Amino acid sequence: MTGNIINTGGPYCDQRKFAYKEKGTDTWVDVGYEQGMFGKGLFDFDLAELKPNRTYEFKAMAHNSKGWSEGYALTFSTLAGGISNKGDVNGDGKITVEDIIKTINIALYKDNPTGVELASADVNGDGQVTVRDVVQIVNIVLESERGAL
Ligand SMILES: [Ca+2]
Ligand SMILES: [Ca+2]
Repeated sequence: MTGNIINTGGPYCDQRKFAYKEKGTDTWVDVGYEQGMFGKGLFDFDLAELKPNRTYEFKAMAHNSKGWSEGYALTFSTLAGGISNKGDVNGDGKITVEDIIKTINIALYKDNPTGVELASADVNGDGQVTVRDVVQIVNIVLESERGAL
C-alpha cells in the first residue's frame, strides 16, 4: 500500500497510517501507524497476513493539528490459495496427470483459471500458458513416475 501526502494544509503532519478492511465489512483496521514530522511525499506499508481470494479496501490517512484527513479508498484483491507452485496447477500438493489436463484446458482457453493457477501452469515462466508448459509438466510427471518404479 502506498499513500501520498499531497498537501499538509499548513502544519506538518505528525501522524500517518493506513486503514484497511475486507470489502463488504464495516470495520477499518489501522496499520502502519507512524509518528513524527511528515511533509509532503509518499509513504508505504507492506500488509501481511491477508486472507486469500478476498477483496480489500484501503486508504491512507494523515494527521496534523487540524485533524485527520484521508485519501480515497482503493481496492485490491488477494490471489486464491496464495503461493503458486510450478506444475501443481490444481493445488493438491502433487504434480499428476490432472495437472496436465488442467494445463491443456488453460492453454486451450477451456478453463477460467485463477491467478495462482495461471502462475502454476506457466512452468517455463514466459508469462503465458502454452503447449510448451504442458510438455514440461508431462516430463515432470513422467520423471516422478520413473522415480517411483
Ligand atoms: Ca496437482
Ligand atoms: Ca509458459
